[in-house]
Amino acid sequence: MSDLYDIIITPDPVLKQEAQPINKVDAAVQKQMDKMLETMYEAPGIGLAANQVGLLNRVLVMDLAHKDDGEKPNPIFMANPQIIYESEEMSVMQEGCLSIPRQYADVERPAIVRVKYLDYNGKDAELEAEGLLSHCVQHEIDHLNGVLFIDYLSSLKRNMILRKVEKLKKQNII
Ligand code: GNR
Ligand code: NI
Repeated sequence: MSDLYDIIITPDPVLKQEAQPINKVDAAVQKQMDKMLETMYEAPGIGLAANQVGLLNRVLVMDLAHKDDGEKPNPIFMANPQIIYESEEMSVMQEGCLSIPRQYADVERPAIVRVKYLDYNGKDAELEAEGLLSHCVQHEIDHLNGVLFIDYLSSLKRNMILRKVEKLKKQNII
């Protein structure tokens, strides 16, 4: 019934590549957005970028609502997102990534961002985000640029996390 993508785990070259802008949000892109959202809910996660499912177009989905807790879903679909404002004030939050399973670290980012994008219907839209949503949208746009949250850490911390993921893989835990 539910047709999901496989989520790609680090290390994989597709996670280091830059995704390309889409021309328009057509039926194929909408289908990709729907399937990415279902894959994200299933994982579960609060965001997912195209690179994480092996696609190199500039598409991401997010939903901070916890469907399973009975909250109403509130999906956000973005194509060609661009950050048009970022606050000088910074925010530190613990982040995780579905492509780096079970690893978490504090990441510092602009506290507030404004993002311009094409929505599910291909219309121009803007979102101002703070808090977790701000971290999430910046994290997803980073994915589209081939950047992972561990790239902000010291090489010592980054390598420690990468080794832990290797170990989980060898133990067939992921
Ligand atoms: O599920 C996710 N949680 C999360 C928490 C803090 C900051 C960013 C995120 S995104 C992550 C899902 C994911 O890997 N998206 O790319
Ligand atoms: Ni991620």
